[in-house]
Amino acid sequence: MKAKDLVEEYLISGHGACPGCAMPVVMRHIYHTLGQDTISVLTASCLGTIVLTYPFSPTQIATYSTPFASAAAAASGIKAALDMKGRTQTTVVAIAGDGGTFDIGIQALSGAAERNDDFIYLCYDNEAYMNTGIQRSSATPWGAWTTTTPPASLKSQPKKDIVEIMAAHRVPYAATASIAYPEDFIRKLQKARDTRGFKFLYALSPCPVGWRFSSQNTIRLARLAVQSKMFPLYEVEEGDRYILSMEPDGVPVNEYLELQGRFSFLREGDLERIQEHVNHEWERLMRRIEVS
Ligand SMILES: Cc1ncc(C[n+]2csc(CCOP(=O)(O)OP(=O)(O)O)c2C)c(N)n1
Ligand SMILES: [Mg+2]
Repeated sequence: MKAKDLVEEYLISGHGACPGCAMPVVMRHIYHTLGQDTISVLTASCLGTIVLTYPFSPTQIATYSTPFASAAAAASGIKAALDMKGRTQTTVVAIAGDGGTFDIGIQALSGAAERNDDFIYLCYDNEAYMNTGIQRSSATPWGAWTTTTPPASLKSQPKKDIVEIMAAHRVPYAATASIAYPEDFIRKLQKARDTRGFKFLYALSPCPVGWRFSSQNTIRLARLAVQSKMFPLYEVEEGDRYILSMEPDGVPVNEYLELQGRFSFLREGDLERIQEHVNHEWERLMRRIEVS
């Protein structure tokens, strides 16, 4: 990566994200990697509330606001219109939160992936409906507190495996990414931009307010998620070539969980249960990587 690649910033200061929010970092990587000739499609979310604030938007990237259920469908339509006009070099990227992706937007997402429409879909995952007050989504991890999974009934389902769902569509490219590893993140964005067809990128987005952690720990938590194997970094090409991006240290999950107040209501045995689940999922991923 050359210094000149990082010069243009398209998400500028003055946006209204909370201190320590990871999402603006995700957005900066997306925008300065894809560049000015990009149209982004955004849904309601914390992202929507900071970028879709016409006429005070903190970005100069052309942006289209769409209802929750239709981000992927809107991106398909914009890409088709650009093709009709001969603007085939313009990159189209749909960006949505976990609620907008795992839950509400999944049918449009599945449809676009099945048609292999030529755009990037990026999900930033803060593991709940944060903008409306920390309600659980199907991306919320097992055992987490949210306002709809209070201490007496913590989230009792595991997180939905969205990358596997996308890989099952046999899309040309799917990958996980982390703000703690920016070179890897930018490389994956470039690869997505340069690959024809449907691309799915998935970034964990630590949220100090919803996860109950101190705002200086955002990057630390993003790194611990990867190093504890809770959020492995990998790519999937054509739905069946799995590539590990980096070998994690395998730090105990507790080092990641104990920094977050949302896991402070775990009961005896819960920590072991979470560690076992992480180990199980890791072994499952390793088997896929070995046969690729
Ligand atoms: C159709 C519709 N239903 C509900 C809402 C209310 N709403 C706005 S933002 C939001 C939460 C979105 O969660 P997520 O996609 O995870 O993004 P986050 O806020 O966590 O960044 C909800 C439910 C809406 N704007 N439109
Ligand atoms: Mg969310």
